[in-house]
Amino acid sequence: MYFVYVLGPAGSGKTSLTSTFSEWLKMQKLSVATVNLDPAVEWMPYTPDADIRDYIPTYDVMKKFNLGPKGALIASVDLFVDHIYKLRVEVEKQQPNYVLVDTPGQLEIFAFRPAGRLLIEQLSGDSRSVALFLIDSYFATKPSTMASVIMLALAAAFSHRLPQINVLTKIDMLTPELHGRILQWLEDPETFISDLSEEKLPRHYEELVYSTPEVFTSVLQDAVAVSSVTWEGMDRLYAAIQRVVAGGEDYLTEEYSEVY
Ligand SMILES: Nc1nc2c(ncn2[C@@H]2O[C@H](COP(=O)(O)OP(=O)(O)OP(=O)(O)O)[C@@H](O)[C@H]2O)c(=O)[nH]1
Ligand SMILES: [Mg+2]
Repeated sequence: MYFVYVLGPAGSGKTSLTSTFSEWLKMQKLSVATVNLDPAVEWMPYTPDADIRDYIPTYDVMKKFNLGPKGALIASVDLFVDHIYKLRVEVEKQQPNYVLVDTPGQLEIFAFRPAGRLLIEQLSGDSRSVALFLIDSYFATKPSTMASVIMLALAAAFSHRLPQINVLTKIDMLTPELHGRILQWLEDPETFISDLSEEKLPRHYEELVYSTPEVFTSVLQDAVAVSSVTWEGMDRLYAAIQRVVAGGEDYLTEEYSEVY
């Protein structure tokens, strides 16, 4: 049983990818359980097998602690840390090959707050786990915007401390030119640094980029580009996950080798 945590800024495509990728895995004859950790989501394109909303009434948290909707969401997740084992029990009953965990758009939960790591530790137990950090390809229209999101991706990885695969989403929405440019960044991350240098950055930031280019290239290296609409890149995403959790073995091959 492998855990895949789908993280990313609000609207980056977490729920859509959880839905599409779970369908894709099922088509490969692999079993999947989906977990929703977003207490505020109202509509989802899939029916989760375990759901934080069954345990935490965010509206009551809002009232009880006199919080606004965003603060209440963060408080709900903090409070839920003590109950996460219940989701683990629900998931274990199903014994799936993969557990896909859809997370809230409040990225600070996983990027800055200890609750994110605690949730992961409690839910994963000793199962191998990987985080996907989703980056909306829209941000790639400007290299400096992309640079900001890259730093956010690093902030999340520093906080949750799982191996992280960075995923560029919604690539079906790109012009052919931008699509080509992004694929080039992923193939040769140095080209991102040269595209970034063509943008006029304040001197201090320019020096920062040139003194630490690996900060940026490390996030693009081995990143995967996907679309949850056309399903482009699902096979590459699967291969990237397998490289992390099983050293590149196919799930079924690995199970077989563990038995014999
Ligand atoms: N064209 C296109 N649209 C997408 C894709 N993935 C997501 N979207 C759209 O982007 C919007 C946000 O997608 P969600 O999957 O809800 O994103 P999210 O990260 O779960 O959002 P929050 O949970 O609110 O943070 C929706 O309108 C989706 O239909 C994609 O691959 N291609
Ligand atoms: Mg969502």
